[in-house]
Amino acid sequence: MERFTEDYVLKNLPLIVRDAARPDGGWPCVEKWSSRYLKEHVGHANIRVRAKPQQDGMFGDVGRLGEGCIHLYDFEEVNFGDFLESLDASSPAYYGARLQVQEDLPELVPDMPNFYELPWREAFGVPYKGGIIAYFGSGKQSTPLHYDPLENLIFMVQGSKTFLLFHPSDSANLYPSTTNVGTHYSLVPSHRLLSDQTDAEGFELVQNARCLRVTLRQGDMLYLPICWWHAVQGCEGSNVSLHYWFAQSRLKEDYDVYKSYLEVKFAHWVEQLETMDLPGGVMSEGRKEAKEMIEAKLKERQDFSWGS
Ligand SMILES: O=C(O)CCC(=O)C(=O)O
Repeated sequence: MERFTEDYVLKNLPLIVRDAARPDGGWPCVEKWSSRYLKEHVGHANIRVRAKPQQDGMFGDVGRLGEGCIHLYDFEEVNFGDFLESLDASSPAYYGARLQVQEDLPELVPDMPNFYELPWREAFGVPYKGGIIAYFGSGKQSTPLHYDPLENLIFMVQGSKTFLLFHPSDSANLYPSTTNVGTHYSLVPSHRLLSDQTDAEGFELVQNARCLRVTLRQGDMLYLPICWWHAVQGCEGSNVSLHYWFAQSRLKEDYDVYKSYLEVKFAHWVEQLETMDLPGGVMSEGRKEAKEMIEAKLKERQDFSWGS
């Protein structure tokens, strides 16, 4: 636990723990959650799911962000039993994303540990007030590139998922949307990123970003540090993951992550300073200084080292 805190959490570096969720280690869901079991226990529930996927199973259209629009997802209310049937389709129709287990599917709560039963919990601040979050995917469903201002422990309960991860200091290469919807989205076409195409026109800087591609299989845990950019895609076949979100530890406030978080803002500021309309197109001395200071700060952070 000390190593986890010191080498990963306080350094804000991701870590995969293989086989962290075992049925005999407090995770009966890994064994129990067949489609039949889920139907019997929560088939009656009504849930709100993401609908109308775009290209390649991508739910959410970041192109909509901006000009006052803050809704990138389409939603539908569906019966959970019907939703489970839809998971067998050859291409995803719905994504049961960001479900709050305690509120939406309370019958499933005994099948997983609570926040306080997780040994890793000591490294973080308070648990997310919405409780444990579940994602039910049909396979090949995707979530666009974004980061969250929360620490995240992700457990793969069924199937597999691939995550593309980028350090917060790569924000300047990832075209952050300036529309703040709590979660911070990138404008990069994520379906292309997920299929290894980094040459989208107008998004050339992505090629300078350092991407870590990891696949989580059943039972694996990913520690996804606060403010790390991530795009996610289900592998072939249905998949279920449980996400435990935490505030960052108070111990961490002096650490890199806090600075990294600010860098995302810095990246916006640099962009704004560059594009701001100024008389005669000149940049005032004050603005020049601000831009240089911000750029120096961003440069300082290029030299982090990856976790193993
Ligand atoms: O699994 C997914 O599709 C997205 C998960 C995610 O974005 C998160 O846990 O922050």
